[in-house]
Amino acid sequence: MQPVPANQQQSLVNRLTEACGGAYTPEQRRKYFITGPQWAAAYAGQALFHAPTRAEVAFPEVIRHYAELGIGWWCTHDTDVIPTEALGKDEQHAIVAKIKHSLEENGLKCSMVTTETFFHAVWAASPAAESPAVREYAAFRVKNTVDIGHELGAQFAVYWPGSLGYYVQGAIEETDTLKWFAQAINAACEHDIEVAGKLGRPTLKHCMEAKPFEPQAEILLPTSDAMLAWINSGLLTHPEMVGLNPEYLHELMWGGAVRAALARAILAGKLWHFDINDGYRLKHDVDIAVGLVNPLDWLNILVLLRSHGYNGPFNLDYKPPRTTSNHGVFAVSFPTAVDRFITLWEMAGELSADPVINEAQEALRAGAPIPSTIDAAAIFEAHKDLLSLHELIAHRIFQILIGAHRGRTYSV
Ligand code: GLT
Ligand code: MN
Ligand code: MN
Repeated sequence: MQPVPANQQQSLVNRLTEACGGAYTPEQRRKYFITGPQWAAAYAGQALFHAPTRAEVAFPEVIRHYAELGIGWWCTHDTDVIPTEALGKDEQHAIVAKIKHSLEENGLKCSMVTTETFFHAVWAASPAAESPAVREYAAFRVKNTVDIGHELGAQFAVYWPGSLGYYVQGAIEETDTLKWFAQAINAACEHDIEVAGKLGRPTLKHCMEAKPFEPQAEILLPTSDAMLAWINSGLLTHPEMVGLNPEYLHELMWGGAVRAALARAILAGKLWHFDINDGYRLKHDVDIAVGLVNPLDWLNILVLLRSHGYNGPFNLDYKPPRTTSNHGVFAVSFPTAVDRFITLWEMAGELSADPVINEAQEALRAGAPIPSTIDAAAIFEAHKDLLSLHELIAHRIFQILIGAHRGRTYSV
């Protein structure tokens, strides 16, 4: 092939994207509670060792692109759209009014708002720092985000306390830090009750997001299970208003089985919001788009969520890779991520209805007739062949994942 001149590259990318087929229409995509973060589309490809490769994208453009693609909801950090110095001031109100206009004009809704408590230098010692002044500022910030959320009609607020931790041991006292952090969330919930009451709106669902590594060396609330323990620790004045926003990769990063982590959240009644992406175990937070690394795991996760009637947002919290151009972000990255999610969700439905899987699972649950309830060897003997169905179920799931249950040939 000849080298491809710069002015022909976008059309090549568009043609090959089209050639992939299997795309859903914007109308089909809008049927799902798929939410698009401002920060995901705006991400310029920078990281600790990486210079940016793309221009940042401002909210009017992100909202317009999401609308065109059929991503029905948008979400944001306070400082993704409002400069830190303008927070709580008139300038904030002017910006929020512009966002509202942009959303309405494009037929989008705001699903969620979140407070940035990790980037600015003021959070060097976290939002639950020893200094009362920092903690008071943190309370202002989360309350202000609640205000923004109500103004934009959001249903959810998310908190990622990634800066809650330390680099050097013994410098902070963990129980104090966790108590102080609870005070910030209490301030948000109490303010929410007041504001929602005045506006006649339901209160927001406040969702905690854990991540095991980064940006601190040691993290005080590293997993969704740690978050559950903290929510139920007695430190919160309104634990019923606080649930979870697990992120797929954050649970995988520590080596967990993500589906099991989600199952524990479901049992606790706290699976309210879900950040969907992909990546690798025991690595940093690579935030790859959903399904590109672990499609089999993803399929199984969606089977679990479908069977438990999960109806919260699926939030596209990933980072288009830095090899993807500004054009590629909306021409390739977002539409393909959404379409992989929908494909996996639909396949999960097919899996749940699959006669082979259903009969195998029913048989396993029926068990075998046993000669004696206290004879371990006899109980095992009675079930021996039934248990082969575990592996058969796994094979059937693989077949559904790759479409082999409908036949597949290449050279045979
Ligand atoms: C940050 C983090 C994400 C969280 C965001 C919510 S902040 O981008 O890496 O996983 O979901 O505040
Ligand atoms: Mn996330
Ligand atoms: Mn992440």
